[in-house]
Amino acid sequence: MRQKKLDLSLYLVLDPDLCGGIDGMVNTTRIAVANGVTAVQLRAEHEFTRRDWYLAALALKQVLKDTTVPLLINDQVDIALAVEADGVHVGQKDLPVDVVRKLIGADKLLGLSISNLQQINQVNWQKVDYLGIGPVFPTMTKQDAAPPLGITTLAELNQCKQCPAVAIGGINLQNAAEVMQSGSDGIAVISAICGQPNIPYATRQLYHVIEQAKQGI
Ligand code: TZP
Ligand code: MG
Repeated sequence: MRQKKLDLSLYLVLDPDLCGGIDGMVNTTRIAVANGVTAVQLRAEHEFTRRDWYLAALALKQVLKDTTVPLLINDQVDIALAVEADGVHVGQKDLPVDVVRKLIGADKLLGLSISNLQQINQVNWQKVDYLGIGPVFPTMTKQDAAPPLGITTLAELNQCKQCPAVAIGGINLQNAAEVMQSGSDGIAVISAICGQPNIPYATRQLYHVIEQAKQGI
């Protein structure tokens, strides 16, 4: 894909259950972006109606409109188009990336989740802008998560990538540095930011670890 402006360093994936609904996601985003988050994805697993998706996406678009932080929508292509979001993120059970690309056009961002070597070998590199690789560690946040990869396998998968990749799953302040050192372009987190008692502090700490790792400190 043509290179688009995308900084995966600290990628916040929003979960209405952990953030406290739409208002909670909006507040979390506002604070997190002010403290270093570089990309935001709206994602919901249950009890989120299509109207909720739309209203949440619209509100998030508003929060991010004067920033350089892109808004991506998990799986729901029509919601992304309806609010003119910056892109879509899909998993292995969602629409294939060539179909999503056709629907969203060449200029939008498109991310794809992969969790093993077979999946990375099948990636249509012409269509995707970045990969989400995980879960790296055990996570309580995703119900149907694949078995955790661990750092060694993450590093192996990172060697196969032909586009930027963000690591996801159980990433926190303690393990963020080793995730970066395994060749990831950034980390994606839900629970390390959503629902944290001190979101500014949690975000700043993560950002600091990532920046240090990028500088090889
Ligand atoms: N995909 C793989 S693991 C995961 C997703 C959406 C959940 C990550 O959540 P957390 O709380 O950062 O472990
Ligand atoms: Mg999905």
